Amino acid sequence: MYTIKTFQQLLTDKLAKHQGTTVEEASDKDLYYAVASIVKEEMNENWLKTRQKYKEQDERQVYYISMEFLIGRLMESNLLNCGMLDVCTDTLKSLGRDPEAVYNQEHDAALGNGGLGRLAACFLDSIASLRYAGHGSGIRYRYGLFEQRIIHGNQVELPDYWLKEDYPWETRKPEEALKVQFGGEVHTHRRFDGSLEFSYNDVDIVRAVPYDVQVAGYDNDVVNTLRLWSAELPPEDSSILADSESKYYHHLDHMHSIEQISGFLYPDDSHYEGKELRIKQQYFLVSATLQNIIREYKERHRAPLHKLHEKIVIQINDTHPSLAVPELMRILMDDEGFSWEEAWEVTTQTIAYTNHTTLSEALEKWPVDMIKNLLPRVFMIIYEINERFCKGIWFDHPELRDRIPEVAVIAHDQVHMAHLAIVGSFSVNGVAKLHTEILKNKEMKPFYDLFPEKFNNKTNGITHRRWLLQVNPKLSDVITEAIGPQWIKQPSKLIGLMRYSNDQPFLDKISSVKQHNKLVLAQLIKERTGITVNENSIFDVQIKRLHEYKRQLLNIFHVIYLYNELKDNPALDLTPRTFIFAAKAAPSYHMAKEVIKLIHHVASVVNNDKDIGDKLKVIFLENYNVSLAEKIIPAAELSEQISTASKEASGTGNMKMMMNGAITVGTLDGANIEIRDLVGDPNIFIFGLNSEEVLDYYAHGGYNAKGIYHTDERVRKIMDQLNGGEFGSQEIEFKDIFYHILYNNDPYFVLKDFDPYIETHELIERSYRNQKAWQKMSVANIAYSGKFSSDRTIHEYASDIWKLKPLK
Ligand code: 7GP
Repeated sequence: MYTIKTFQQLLTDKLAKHQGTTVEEASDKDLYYAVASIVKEEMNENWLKTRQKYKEQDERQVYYISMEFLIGRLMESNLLNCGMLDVCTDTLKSLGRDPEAVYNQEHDAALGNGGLGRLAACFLDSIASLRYAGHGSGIRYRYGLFEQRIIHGNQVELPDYWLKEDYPWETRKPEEALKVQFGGEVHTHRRFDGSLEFSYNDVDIVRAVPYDVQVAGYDNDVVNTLRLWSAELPPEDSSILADSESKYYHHLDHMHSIEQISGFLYPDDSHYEGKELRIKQQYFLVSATLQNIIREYKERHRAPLHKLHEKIVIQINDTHPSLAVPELMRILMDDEGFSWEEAWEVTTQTIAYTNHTTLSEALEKWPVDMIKNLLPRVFMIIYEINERFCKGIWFDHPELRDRIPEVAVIAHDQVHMAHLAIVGSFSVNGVAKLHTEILKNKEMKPFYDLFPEKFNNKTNGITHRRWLLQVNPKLSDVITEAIGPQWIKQPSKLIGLMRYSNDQPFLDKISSVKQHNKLVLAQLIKERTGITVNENSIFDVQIKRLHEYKRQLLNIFHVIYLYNELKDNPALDLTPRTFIFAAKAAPSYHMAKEVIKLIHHVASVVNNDKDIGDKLKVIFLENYNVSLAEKIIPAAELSEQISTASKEASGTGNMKMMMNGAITVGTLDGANIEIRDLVGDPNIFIFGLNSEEVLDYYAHGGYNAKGIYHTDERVRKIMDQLNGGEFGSQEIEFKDIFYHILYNNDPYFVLKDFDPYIETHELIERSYRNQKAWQKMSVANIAYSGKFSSDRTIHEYASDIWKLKPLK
């Protein structure tokens, strides 16, 4: 355990030895690197020990393969988990330095888009904190998710070159590099025993170099690994002599195309782009990971490879890594000499698949020709998987024969990755109760009929260490003072706070922490936007990717409605509100970008209207990312979770804000339902159509959006304002939104849910006026949020799917 004194000494030595500087002279960046190096050294010994233990104990291990790990900054969470956050912060202060400024030097590792990527990061934290043997495997993209700038209300994307400065948390391991093969020709030979043997010619070889990032458990000496793969030219290729100019250029091109494989993260969330480079990325990740798993298995375990599934389980994060199925088959058959049957047995008992969305635009389907050219041998295997699967249904399930085209792995010259993932795995899980039910009864029904035993639910969670303990230390202290520190290791203990829900001094403390956090956020808003917000207004927050189904549009309609009301009746008694938005739109997503533009134009009208004053403010914070979320969430009072019911698989921002005492206003969608079931109707604001109603409308061609436009004056006024250019500089500004709603029949039910949404906000407004009642609601939300710790989720994965025991 360090004291301020010993930590100071350590820091001084570090600065002198590594940067040749003193505390007084050091820049914030120098201090950042010095502290990072202290923490990394602290973790090294346990890293080694953890690996040795895994070897000695010969226990089962999980590999979590994901195209995204949205880890954000690591300094504070590593300090926290190593028990050094407080002492480091205090030391920096004692030296007259601003800890925040030092921690802010870290560039977010934005190796993910949104929910799916952040979930993977929370899972790694929980796996290590619960002492499970689990490893992450992903791609070390040179460019993370784009940086967002807003120019005249328009989103502009800038490349996120996050590696331009040294990244202190990674260790390059060139000696563990592997080779991944693309293209070429497959040759078939018959062995003496009549079985077939496959060899490949003329393949392109890509070198996969691992960069390891330590994942420290909380206060337990476990340090696991997140292995990120980087694509490089094989060293033997770089020594090829170019004896002509054209050969030289060809060589450079080749090198460039290889490095592109880990070049950038595709910026689409819940939407897939059928680009060849993307499938290259997927295969690169899967092939390197599986070769690595098999190499480690051979080093670590004494059993033969036929028992791989007894020691190893592979969880694939959505279908992006579903080539793991044919790739594991290929390695076992072609490299290890397994028969098809033996390889299939092992593969389908090793791989488990998590689904994160039912949106059809997110379902990956790759053209057969693309896969055939790029991965000829893998394609042969997919073809055979499909043949055997379809034949199996034909003979064993004659009642399902006419559904074969619906479930086939290859249909209409496309490979359906979700079908491949379901057929090739032993577990298929959704991420919230409703989502799993929709998978079973609708989206994946024929598969559920075939393999009911594979389907299971694992409701998402978030790491309460980062999302409460780290980001909201003041609230954490108030909690610990009331119920003791056990909640940190057992978050379900937060329920003990319910004992204080009538304790006025306690409620006062909770509310003064919120007030403090609001002030801090108000300051950040002032710095970043120049706008002064009223710190006594309701902080009404919607932060998430911009997507039509998430309905930021409904939220901004509410703003416009309030604005219109105030203009009509300036004396209206309204509790002031600050609407806080942050969201990135996929660069090619036109409607999403239109909504960002609308929010900005409404903001500029509302924020600059003297009649409105500080009764309403609309804030859009640029470049939403993990570290910005960490600053907004502790100050949120109202959490907007207003997706079109049935569309949001789970949501995790809802859990983060609840845990920080915000009240949810939401639809009965995703995990909102489970939040409601816990806190009860009095502690949440539910409105709008439910999923059954929405699905029913879809089945009958939708509802009548024009009808609402014609009958609801408030709606017509807003729509006409958009169409008439009231919120734009030119007349045409928001016609796309107008026409989309009226002539595409409002597929996300914005107009349909408008009235209940407004009504619910009126109720919210009245509830907020009774501060004591509001604080009680807030406490109930914090108290029940323990269930949404990812520790609970990981316990469930570990006991039901992975069959892991914690490390002794
Ligand atoms: C998201 C879901 O939209 C969100 O509801 C869920 O909480 C989160 O995954 C974690 O499970 N999906 C994605 O981020 C995504 O890209 C497409 O899904 C595959």
